[in-house]
Amino acid sequence: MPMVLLECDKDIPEREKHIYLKVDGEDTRDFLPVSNAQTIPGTLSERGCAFCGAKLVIGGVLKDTIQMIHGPIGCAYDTWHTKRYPTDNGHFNMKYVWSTDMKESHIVFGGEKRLEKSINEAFDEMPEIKRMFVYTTCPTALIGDDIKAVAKKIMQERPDVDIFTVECPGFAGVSQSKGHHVLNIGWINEKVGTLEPTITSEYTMNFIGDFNIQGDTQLLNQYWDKLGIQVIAHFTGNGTYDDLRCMHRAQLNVVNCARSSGYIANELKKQYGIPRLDIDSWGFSYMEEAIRKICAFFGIEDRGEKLIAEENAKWKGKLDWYKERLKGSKMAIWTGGPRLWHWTKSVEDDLGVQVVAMSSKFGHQEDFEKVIARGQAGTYYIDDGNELEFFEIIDRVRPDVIFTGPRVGELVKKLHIPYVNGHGYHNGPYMGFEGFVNLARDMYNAVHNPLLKLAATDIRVKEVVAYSEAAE
Ligand code: CFM
Repeated sequence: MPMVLLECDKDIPEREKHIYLKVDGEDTRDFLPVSNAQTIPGTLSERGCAFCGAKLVIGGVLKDTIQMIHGPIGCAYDTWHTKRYPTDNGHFNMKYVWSTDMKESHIVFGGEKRLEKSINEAFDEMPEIKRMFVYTTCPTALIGDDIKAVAKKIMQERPDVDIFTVECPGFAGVSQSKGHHVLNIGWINEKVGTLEPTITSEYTMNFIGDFNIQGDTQLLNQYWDKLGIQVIAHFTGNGTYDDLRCMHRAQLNVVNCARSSGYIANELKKQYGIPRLDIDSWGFSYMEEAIRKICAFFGIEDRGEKLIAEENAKWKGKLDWYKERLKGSKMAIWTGGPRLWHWTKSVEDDLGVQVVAMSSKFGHQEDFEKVIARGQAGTYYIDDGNELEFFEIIDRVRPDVIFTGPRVGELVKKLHIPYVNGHGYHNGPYMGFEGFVNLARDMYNAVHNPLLKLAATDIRVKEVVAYSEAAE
């Protein structure tokens, strides 16, 4: 029976439907874990809220846009500075945080006046910034503040500014995934098509679902520049508000993170007839395949082959050095969802690493279909995993390294298992050829660092082992 009831879940047996162990010879279609469903009471979820999915993941990445959060200060503070998405204009998006700082009296008497004042204050304070996202949060949605009306009034009073409203309070869905969806659909319906781009190349595309984590977008941009492809809009890594209004003019939508941003690609296809091409940007084999697919679309295959050859000449030797030292290592991936299916086969093919357990916070059925198809037998696939389950799974699969966030990462460190930041990266970027060498290096440093083994030595009963011995 491939669905697994863990010992720690015996009091919440519904969790069995969310944990799958792939077995050779099974028809995996019969055993997809339940996902994108409400967290079961009694399980301590690692998920984020729907507001967070809109603000922290997508909107907050933009480099020229004020992110006004209409709610108590915590909603703003807790979605600020927890993700690493630099920009080429001095990281405006990460330097500041904006909030209407709602207090009890504003909840009682309504917060629209306060929102209006805060928006005006923010624009006055930063006269060079003319673009803004405004978000509702649980309390301001519950009291019914009309943020659209406030935004409209201010746009009439200040004709040089443009404001986009996101009505996705934390409770709007079962996880951050809902926030991605609401923002995608709101943007295409309200803002795409309201501005025309300057076209500079005969080949144009939008790059969708990449958030410039530690410079991913900027690294991949070197490739598109070399291929002579103009990226009209980056959704949303290192992106600008106005570029995103021009998405309707691209010839092709290239999608990396299908989970967070597939919705807008589908709508661009439906409303403007722009084809969607899904790629994986992590790993040598996948990046080569991505470049080949994009170049085939534009009929510039020769340029693609040249780029692939150049990048391999530069980076393949380094990758192989790490592969030699990493092959046979066991890895767990506990992130949002897509990185499970982006990574499981790329680390296997390019680094000889076996992924033994994967947990997704908010992946949908299609994410599990992809990850189970690409993953190995003997691997655990978990939806919305919790701390106790992680401990039990670790006991079963004994990974050498875990790719996860700092919150869970700090926890596993106490078990003397190294972690690499699978969300914000340790020392990224990780996409593309150079990026995957960075990922391999961080994994190597984690797996072979003797520190955690030294820390595991109980010096009351055993002398501290020599450095070389500990590294064994
Ligand atoms: Fe897409 Fe992302 Fe991810 Fe995501 Fe995320 Fe993320 Fe993630 Mo953290 S957009 S779904 S909501 S690839 S923040 S940059 S790493 S959980 S797997």
